[in-house]
Amino acid sequence: MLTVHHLGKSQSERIVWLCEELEIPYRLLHYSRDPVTRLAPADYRALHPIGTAPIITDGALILPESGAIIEYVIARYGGGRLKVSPESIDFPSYLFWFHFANASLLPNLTATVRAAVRKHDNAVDVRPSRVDRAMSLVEARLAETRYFAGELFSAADIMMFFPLTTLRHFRPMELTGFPNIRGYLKHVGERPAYLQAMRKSDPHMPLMLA
Ligand SMILES: N[C@@H](CCC(=O)N[C@@H](CS)C(=O)NCC(=O)O)C(=O)O
Repeated sequence: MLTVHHLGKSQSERIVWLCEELEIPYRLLHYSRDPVTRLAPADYRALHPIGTAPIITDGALILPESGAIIEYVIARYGGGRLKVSPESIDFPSYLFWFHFANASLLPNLTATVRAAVRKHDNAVDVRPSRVDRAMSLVEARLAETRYFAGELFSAADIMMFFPLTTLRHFRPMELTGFPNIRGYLKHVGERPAYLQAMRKSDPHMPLMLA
């Protein structure tokens, strides 16, 4: 059976949510972050050399990386549901937002927390403007469509939700200037599968839906 190894308050909430949306059987194992470093504990890191959440196991398979896991679960157990087909006009948007979540949005948001700013006479720190541009893009997209890929909920929403919600426990971000994002978080956050996933994965964590 598919096992989701969930690290508390982490991107592995996506995989629990995906399983709930697809209504597929899965086993959920919980791991707590190290209270001092906030990193994954030793037994989580022992699962795979990369040691970051999410990780799933499925028989002999041990698979990390949110996007890879989502693709795998949808293909193997979801009958292709929650993807957008290549024939659809929404296919490029689906691909863009699915990948934008972890390739651009999340790294830009966390870079402002992690990295020391390197000061050179001829170098400017582009990170704040990158965050602004990324957030403006997200806000503009949600003025056009109900979901990231288009009018239908898809795995692109599951990818995009974490940087806009749970990540804000680590990287506070004010959303008052983003009415479309706030509206989106409110209506997607009411999905029964999301609420069920969050109850199962992080029952004591306040949901960052506003
Ligand atoms: N691109 C990776 C990022 C994984 C990642 O950085 N996960 C964080 C949790 S949100 C983590 O494992 N942090 C604990 C650690 O690095 O020990 C993915 O999407 O799976």
